[in-house]
Amino acid sequence: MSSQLIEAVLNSSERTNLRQFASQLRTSEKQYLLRNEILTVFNDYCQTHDISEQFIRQSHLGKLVSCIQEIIVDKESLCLVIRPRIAHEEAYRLLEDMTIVPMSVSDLLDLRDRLVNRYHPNEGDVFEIDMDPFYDYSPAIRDSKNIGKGVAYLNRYLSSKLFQDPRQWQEELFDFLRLHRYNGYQLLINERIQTQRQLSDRVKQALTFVSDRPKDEPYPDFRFDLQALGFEAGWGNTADRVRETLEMLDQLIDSPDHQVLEAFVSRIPMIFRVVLVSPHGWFGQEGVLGRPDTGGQVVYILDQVKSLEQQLRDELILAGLDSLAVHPKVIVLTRLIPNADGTLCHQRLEKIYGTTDSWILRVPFRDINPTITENWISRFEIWPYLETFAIDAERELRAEFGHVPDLIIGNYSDGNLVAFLLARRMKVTQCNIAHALEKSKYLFSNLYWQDIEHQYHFSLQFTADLIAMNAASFIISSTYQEIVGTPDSIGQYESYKSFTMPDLYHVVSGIELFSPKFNVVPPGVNESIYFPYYNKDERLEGDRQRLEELLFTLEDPAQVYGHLEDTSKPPLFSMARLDRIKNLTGLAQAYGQSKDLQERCNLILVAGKLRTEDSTDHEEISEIEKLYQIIHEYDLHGKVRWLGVRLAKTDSGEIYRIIGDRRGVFVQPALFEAFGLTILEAMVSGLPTFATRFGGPLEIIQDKTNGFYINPTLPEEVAQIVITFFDQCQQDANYWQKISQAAIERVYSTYTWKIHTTRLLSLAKIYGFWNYVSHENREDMMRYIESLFYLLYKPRAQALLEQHRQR
Ligand code: UDP
Ligand code: LCN
Repeated sequence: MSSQLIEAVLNSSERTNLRQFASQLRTSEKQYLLRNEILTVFNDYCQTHDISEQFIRQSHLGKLVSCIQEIIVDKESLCLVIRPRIAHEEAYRLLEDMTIVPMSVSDLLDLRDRLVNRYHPNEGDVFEIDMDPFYDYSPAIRDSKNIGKGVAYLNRYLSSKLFQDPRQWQEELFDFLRLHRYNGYQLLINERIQTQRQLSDRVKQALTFVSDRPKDEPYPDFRFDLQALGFEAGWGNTADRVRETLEMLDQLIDSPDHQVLEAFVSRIPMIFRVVLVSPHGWFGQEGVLGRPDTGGQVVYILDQVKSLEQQLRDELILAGLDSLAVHPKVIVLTRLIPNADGTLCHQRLEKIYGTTDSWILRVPFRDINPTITENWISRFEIWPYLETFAIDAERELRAEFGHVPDLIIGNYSDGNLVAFLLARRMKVTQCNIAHALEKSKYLFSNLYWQDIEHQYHFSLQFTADLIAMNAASFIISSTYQEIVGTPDSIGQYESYKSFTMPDLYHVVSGIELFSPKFNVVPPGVNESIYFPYYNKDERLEGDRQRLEELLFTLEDPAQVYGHLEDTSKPPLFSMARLDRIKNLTGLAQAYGQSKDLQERCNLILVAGKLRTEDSTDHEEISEIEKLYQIIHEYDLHGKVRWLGVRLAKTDSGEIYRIIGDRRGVFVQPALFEAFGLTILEAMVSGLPTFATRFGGPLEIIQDKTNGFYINPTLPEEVAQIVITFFDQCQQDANYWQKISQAAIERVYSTYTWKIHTTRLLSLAKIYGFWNYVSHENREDMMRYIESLFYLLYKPRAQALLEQHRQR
């Protein structure tokens, strides 16, 4: 507890140090100090008072300062926001006489409002959003280390509760098994089994029956015998597989155990039709990546679909259902863009390559103002169209599937909101994938929301996030820190725990971080496109030559800016959308400022477009201008190539490998990166990778073992880290290879789509199962969430729609 730490400071000689530090803070120009600034003031304080390093590290005060996230200087007192450990926040007011008073969340939010002159107590309180009471009924994880392992926890907790009453448990299990159908065809058990007692007897009879048969006898050969006993298809594809599944059931009836339960539920054929919702951006298979709003999410979903369909098919085969013409179908639901700019985004249906029955289904936004709705719409402006999109999409999904789907997965804030609306209407399990929560990307995006609302509309986005993340049956995150951050920095979901939207609402509890709904399931890379540079047999010589020319020598002002004087230098490569947060301009700046770095390598960027007049995205336009300005300011001519091209996936794979052939490196300089698929791609290709320490890369890379961390806000340090690497390569001929090989191994061991989809499906089944058997009553929460949607979100969305109508 931080109160104990504060007490320890106050009751010791360090009290004087705290007093001095506090007065230094009061005289600092800033009223609102964040972590880095607090540490800087503290270091200054220590220096001016000749205080040793050891004190900074070992004193109570040093420890206290290291966990202060925020200090607000409020007249004579200081408000300290302390994060003593992951996912815990406490606030205290330190008065001038050195007394310390705890602050409630509401007090803290009021103070923050006051700081930005948005506190009007005479006009009454602001609306408070509090999700906490709705999580009372559900179990909460106790140890923050277990956050993100929700399903294991849920299983253990709920099973132990359920198994206490064997009779009730057997009834629940029996009812659950009777539920399953495919296109009206009964699966698992039929009406010949009428009670749970009968089920228990018949399982034993069926077990004797299948155990006597050859292990690999196909299910269709004994299907009718099992049917006579009351068992339909779905138990297995061979006599042995049926025996295994029935044995699990037998054990669950007589002596249940949570591990057997998890294995058993994962085998139940209950998912055949899946919808992945991803409305914004350009969702297509060609010519879309690198456009505004169109990056990793598209790559993630397309790879996920292929793997998901395969996994569903494998599971249905193992369940013995393929002989009954049961097959999986996956639909990616996105928006149809009539003016598709040479892409297929105007096509209603598009088959997904490499799949049997997976499709992109595009549903148009209703035509409000054709100059807007017929074109690409920025993800920040998309909010007014989503409710009607969900209504229209429901009709189309029902038609395509001939049924309701079994699982709806939302992607990003807009897709998650649509997933919520669809899941609510169709009573289906809802899974959320955030990809990136905008709130933590833009500093103070909530506190100053009103100033940037015209551009970003965060009041809609953050409300949509709160709605969807609370409504979801379960949430998948790519990293642990996406949920609750690191000891030093708060997580993306954690930033929704409490915050103020001055004049609009206060969130006193926006999400339960200890809820078992959170599960870390990282993505993978497409291993047939991205593989190590040394796998020469899998590479095409023609592609290599064409792309080498594009990267290093081609002179075509439509595609490339800049030429290289010395192509023998290793390339420092980066590829990203030209979004401000991606900070490619920051990388160019770091390169521009360092002559030493320029001596050692060339800079090659694959990024968006070359001309501002080709873009309608305000961030892209300003980044293009900035990049030209940096190249001119530092006179980088002859050292930099900027490719404004849209690469086919296979080409981007080969490009990483060409960089590898030349012992180059990959740098990812984002100011914040939620996960970072380019990092996986570069690493699996064998590129030593230098990636931002802000966000997911911190979890992907292990510093100096299989890559390097950089702090993109310190350009000189970034340059120095890369220079040191190249120098080390000079001294040790194997160094490049060592890091390269470790990077490849890191990806193969931890980030594969097979691991991802096996886990995803198992989660979907288990959450579906628990929602059914625990009769968990979430209706109170869902009603509250609906009121946020109708009373808060919808009027604001309509106001934005009116603005669009006028444009
Ligand atoms: N990408 C691309 N061309 C570009 C920029 C990006 O093909 O000009 C691809 C890149 O290979 C990666 C994805 O887009 O697969 C970007 O994903 P990441 O997670 O790194 O970032 P995001 O764009 O989603 O923020
Ligand atoms: C969005 C992002 O910003 C990236 O960090 C992720 O890698 C991508 O989505 C895929 O989840």
